[in-house]
Formats: sequence, structure tokens, C-alpha cells
Amino acid sequence: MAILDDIYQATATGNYKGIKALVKEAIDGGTAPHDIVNKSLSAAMIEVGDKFGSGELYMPDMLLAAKAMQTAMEEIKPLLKGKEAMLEKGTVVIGTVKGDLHDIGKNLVITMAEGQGFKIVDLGIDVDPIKFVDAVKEYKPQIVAFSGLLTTTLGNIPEHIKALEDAGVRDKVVLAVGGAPVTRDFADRYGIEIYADDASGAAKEFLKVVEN
Ligand code: B1M
Repeated sequence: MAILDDIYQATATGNYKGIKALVKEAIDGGTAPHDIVNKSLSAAMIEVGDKFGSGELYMPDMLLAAKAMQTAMEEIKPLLKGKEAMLEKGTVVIGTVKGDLHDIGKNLVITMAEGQGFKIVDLGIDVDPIKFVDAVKEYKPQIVAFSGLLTTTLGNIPEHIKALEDAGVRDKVVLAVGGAPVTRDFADRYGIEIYADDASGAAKEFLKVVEN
């Protein structure tokens, strides 16, 4: 579909000024919001990352692409939240792990989980382990979710888990993890109950926790 290609290109080239109009055009023309997210926005971010990895693009290019995706998401977010969002199914505390500044995937997980009726406590990026502990004590969530995009800072996850254990709250929550370099094996290695490779999958797994 041409409009999906146009949105893909706008994201890949960081055209954050033009992307809103394209997204509106796509939605008015009946394109499913999920297709815009998966086939255009997320797919373009993968291309940008690959080109950054190979030295074809630079940091400012990644930043502009991120800005384009975030601008597009402002239009799409309300559409991803259905009537389920009115029901409070449970609470999720979520953050990007210590040392990691990536938040687009985490924000997508939040949107999908809110759409399923979860209350979200978003701790943001580069979250210190103690902040997760404090949030668990304050909000009593069913789920604590870690997002991680950097191979290096995934190494901080055991520290996050240990902080929860030391505070005596690890067993009071179900842990979840996701992000581009994360695998099921990684989650299993640290006893993390939920692994999902995308935001919709994460929201589905969260639902299973509160429905059981
Ligand atoms: Co960065 N970056 N970046 N970056 N960046 C990656 C991740 C990288 C793969 C690019 C590359 O080199 N090919 C690479 C990591 C390599 C590695 O460790 N394996 C990388 C690097 C190296 C860096 C820096 C170190 C660059 C530098 O400074 N030299 C630096 C690190 C800064 C830091 O964090 N300390 C850096 C910085 C940045 C920007 C700030 C410029 C920007 C982030 C802006 C922002 O987030 N606000 C940025 C971006 C945009 C990217 C890429 C291009 C795109 C990431 C993204 O938003 N994707 C990325 C390339 C890539 O991932 N292929 C890259 C779209 C998003 C929807 O996907 O986040 O994967 P993602 O989320 C997915 C799933 O992973 C999943 O759901 C989403 C889809 O539905 N998911 C979960 C995510 N969290 C989940 C949690 C769950 C479940 C599922 O449960 C809890």
C-alpha cells in the first residue's frame, strides 16, 4: 500500500514535520493503526538501526527517526485504546533498565497495555533498581516490566531483580522483559516469567497474569 510506504519513508528519513498528515491520510483511508505501527513505523526503525550499525547513518539520523515515530504515535495512540481501556484490570510498573535511554518500544508496550485496561506506572528511562522497588511498595502492581534495547545494559537486569529480592518484594510480582536483543532464553536464565517480542504480545501476557 502506497501510504504505508510513504509513512515508512517519512520515518526512515526523519520527516517528523510531514508524518502527521500522512498518518491522518492513512487512517482516513481506512488503514489499520496496527499496520501503520508494524509495517511502517517499527519496520523503518529497524532499517535505521541497521544503517546506523553499518555506519551509513549517524546519531542525529536516529534521533530524527525517533522523533518522526513519536510524532506519528501521537496520532495513533488514541486509536489503539479501545473500550477495554475503561476497565482497570491491574497495575503494571514499567521502565527502561538502568543505563538505557531507549523508550519508543516501552511506550508502545504502555499504549497496548493501557488499551487492555491496565493502569501503568511509567518510571521512564535509565531507571535505577531502587525506583522499581519503591514503585512496587507504593503501587502494589501485579507486574513489573523491564524494557532493554542495549546488549550492554541488559547486564543490569540481575541487579534490578536482586534489588527486588533484597526488599522482599520479588515474589509479590510477576516479572516481564522485552526489547530487541532480549530472548526467551535470556528471560529464563534470570527466572523472569514473561517474555514477549512485541508490544501486543506483552499486553496479552499481562492479561494472562490477571485473568488467572
Ligand atoms: Co539506539 N541503538 N543507541 N538510539 N537505537 C539501537 C538499539 C541499536 C540496535 C542500533 C544499531 O547499532 N544497530 C544499537 C544497540 C546495539 C546493541 O546493544 N545490541 C543502539 C546503540 C548502539 C545506541 C547508542 C549506544 C549509540 C551511541 O551513542 N553510539 C546510544 C545508547 C544510548 C543509551 O541508551 N545509553 C543510542 C541512542 C539512541 C537514540 C537516543 C538516538 C534513539 C532512541 C530514542 C528513543 O528511544 N527515544 C535510538 C534509536 C531510535 C535506536 C533504533 C534505531 C530504534 C529503536 C526503536 O525505537 N525501535 C535501534 C535499532 C533497532 O532496534 N533495530 C537502536 C522501534 C521500537 C518500536 O522497537 O524498541 O525494539 P523496540 O520495541 C519493540 C520490541 O523490542 C518490543 O516491543 C516493541 C515492538 O512492539 N519491546 C518489548 C520493547 N520493550 C519491551 C518490553 C516488553 C515486551 C516487549 O515487556 C516488558
